[in-house]
Amino acid sequence: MLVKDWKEFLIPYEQAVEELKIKFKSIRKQYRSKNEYSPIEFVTGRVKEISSILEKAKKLDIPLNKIAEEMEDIAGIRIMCQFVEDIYKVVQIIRQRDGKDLKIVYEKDYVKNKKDSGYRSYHVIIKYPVQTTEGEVEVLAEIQIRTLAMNFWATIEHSLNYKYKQSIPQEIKDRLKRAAELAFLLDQEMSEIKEEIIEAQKMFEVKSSIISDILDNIITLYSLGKISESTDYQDKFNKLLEKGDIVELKELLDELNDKVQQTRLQLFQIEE
Ligand code: 0O2
Ligand code: 0O2
Repeated sequence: MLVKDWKEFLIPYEQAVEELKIKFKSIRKQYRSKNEYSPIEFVTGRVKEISSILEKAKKLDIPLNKIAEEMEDIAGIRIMCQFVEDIYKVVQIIRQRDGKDLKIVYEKDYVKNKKDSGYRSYHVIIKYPVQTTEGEVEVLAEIQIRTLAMNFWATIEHSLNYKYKQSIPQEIKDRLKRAAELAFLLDQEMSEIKEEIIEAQKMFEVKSSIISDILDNIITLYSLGKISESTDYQDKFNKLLEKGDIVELKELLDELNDKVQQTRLQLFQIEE
């Protein structure tokens, strides 16, 4: 294939990756905007490099004219989760979409059945329809779902594989296997204190949202001409921020909400 033909061939894959990234990122956004815990921590995606496609085609004996049907990970999405249980929640979310905006071809659970290398991740191979100027094209895509610890391990191992051209020395292989087990142990330990972690994260989110609303209200008061009140509230806020009491911050926010509402009503009545 000429470079120009490759570029054309990869267009629907690029589109699929962009669309899927947006879709999974928006799931995270929806959870966060409801102040709920999201099983998705972050999402990345890539289209496989032409050189890697050629290398894999050679390794798996795939003729070039069969790449679209037989190579499953030209379009790749990676979803990172905080806890192992979240992986299965994300899988559920994907299954609920089966037959709607995507079709599941098959799944591989390398979390429960780790690979010989020590690799752990959950893979879902999907068919994803992409609208192009030539009509609808269905492309294969691979969704890898893993914890942050699994991702850390896989990233390091992948770069070592690249360095040693797939033949990592046995001693390093053994160390990597041990490291993979330690990473999994870390995941299990974190799962044990999951509730504590989630609660702490929620408190942080709630506090950030209260602070941001307080600041918005102080600016609004100022812009409505209540300069001295706005400065007083700023001082109160600064003091509370030092003490960091979330209940008092919420009280200040409620007071500010009332104040802004009253000021708006007064101005509205004057205008009338
Ligand atoms: P925000 O505001 O940072 O949350 P892209 O095209 O940039 O959306 P790409 O190229 O597939 O995505 O991957 P990239 O740029 O490596 O990372 C995608 C998103 O994942 C970015 O966030 C990164 O900030 C986030 N990310 C990458 N590594 C980590 C990590 O180790 N921890 C966390 N928490 N996030 C990470 P966004 O989507 O640009 O938005
Ligand atoms: P890249 O560079 O990430 O795109 P295989 O025959 O094992 O090469 P197969 O049969 O297509 O691959 O499926 P499998 O085993 O589910 O692996 C698909 C992808 O999972 C790989 O793509 C990797 O991204 C990841 N993966 C699988 N095993 C390992 C591993 O031992 N270590 C790391 N770091 N990643 C792994 P590619 O094309 O190999 O690589």
